[in-house]
Amino acid sequence: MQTSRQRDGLWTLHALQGQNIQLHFLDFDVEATYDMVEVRDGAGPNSTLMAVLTGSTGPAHDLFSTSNQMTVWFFTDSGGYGRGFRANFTSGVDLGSPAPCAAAQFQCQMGACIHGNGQCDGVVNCPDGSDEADCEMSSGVVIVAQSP
Ligand SMILES: [Ca+2]
Repeated sequence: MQTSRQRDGLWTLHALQGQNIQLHFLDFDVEATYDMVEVRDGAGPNSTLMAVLTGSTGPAHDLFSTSNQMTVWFFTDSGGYGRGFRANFTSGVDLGSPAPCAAAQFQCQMGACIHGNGQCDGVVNCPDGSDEADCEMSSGVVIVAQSP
């Protein structure tokens, strides 16, 4: 994928049914703020926005669609230029999805596996802290009052 200067572009990427898409930026340099690239999960302007990119830093990670379509939309004004951007995409099955954990394990949001007992035990075990993220508060202050 390559953009020519001062040219907006809309690319809709399609993979086979049942596959998803991995988008990888090789080079990214557009005029900060004025030019931007939107990456959406799915096809069309109402699909979920995954990233808005501008300036000279592309996304920190590759982007993965959840379905078999992804949209890349490049907006530019008429002044100021960057090099543009180059990206490639790969389609496959469950790209970017972490391997599932064993039955007795808890899967952290970022994919790591910890022992199932580690979930909501008050100690952070996942590198991302997700094992303690959605826990009911089980501790609290107990006030005991005694009448004389
Ligand atoms: Ca824990």
